[in-house]
Amino acid sequence: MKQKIIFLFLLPIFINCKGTSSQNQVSFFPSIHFLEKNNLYLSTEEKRNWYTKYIFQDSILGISLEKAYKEILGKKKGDTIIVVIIDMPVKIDHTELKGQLWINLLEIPDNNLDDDDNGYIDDIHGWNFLGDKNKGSSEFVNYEYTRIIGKYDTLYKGKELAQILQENQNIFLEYTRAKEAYIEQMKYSDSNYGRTKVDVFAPGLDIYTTDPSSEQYAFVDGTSAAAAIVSVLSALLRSYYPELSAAQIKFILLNSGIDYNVPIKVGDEEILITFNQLSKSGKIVNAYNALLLAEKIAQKKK
Ligand SMILES: [Ca+2]
Ligand SMILES: [Ca+2]
Repeated sequence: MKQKIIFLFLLPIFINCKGTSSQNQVSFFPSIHFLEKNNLYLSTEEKRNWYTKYIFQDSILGISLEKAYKEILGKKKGDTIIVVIIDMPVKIDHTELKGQLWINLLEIPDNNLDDDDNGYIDDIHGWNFLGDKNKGSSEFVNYEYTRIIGKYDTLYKGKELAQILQENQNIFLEYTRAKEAYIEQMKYSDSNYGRTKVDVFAPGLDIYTTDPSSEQYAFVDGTSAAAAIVSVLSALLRSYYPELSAAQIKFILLNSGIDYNVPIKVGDEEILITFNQLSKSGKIVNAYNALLLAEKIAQKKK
């Protein structure tokens, strides 16, 4: 089977579609709720797969993935797509992921040799660039700025530039910049929005997925979950329409979503803003519409 590789870098795309209000999150308020089922009435299946549902059919604010499979894809066969993930830890031996992970066929596992000569020893499923493959996940602790903070915190915490010896001032400034970067990161750790920084939104709250540290499953929040959903949609489009370019896939994602022209509350802001003002496209991605637009563009190409 023909294989296509797509590289997806995780961008700040996030939406809280479930109406929970907390700092830096986007809450539909209040008009979307006439369409949306109350959380209390969701079945276990709906709670786990809410992001695949269709607002006008299921009263759940998902991306219409189920509808896309049912009504468009049916028995069609797509190409195999390899998605490159650059993000948080994944438990690669989780039962759910068995047989799903890309295998580097040029590398012999566990022989302590770099068989394919790419600079990484025994890189069977990719590489843990942040940590050591023997030490498990490294999470945030290995980010450059947390490394800098960790190194100099006892020396410089709470100090001013004037208190620092001249020969140490460059290091002190580096430490201060790292601290600022860290605070900024924490501020936006779960959410981003804005017409210049965010292209499109996708579900990113209470997403049911594999737990990174056990055989269990967990509900996760944040841009990592939202980006994964956009990645899946990109892969789906590329799988069924391999002739489309990366630019066309992006065009489809941005132009086929649903435009929710509803007032919402953002973080601690007092004033309500309409949802479609919060990103460049103003939309939430939609699988069903994306496949329809992909078909149209693919037909034109012929
Ligand atoms: Ca290698
Ligand atoms: Ca090897």
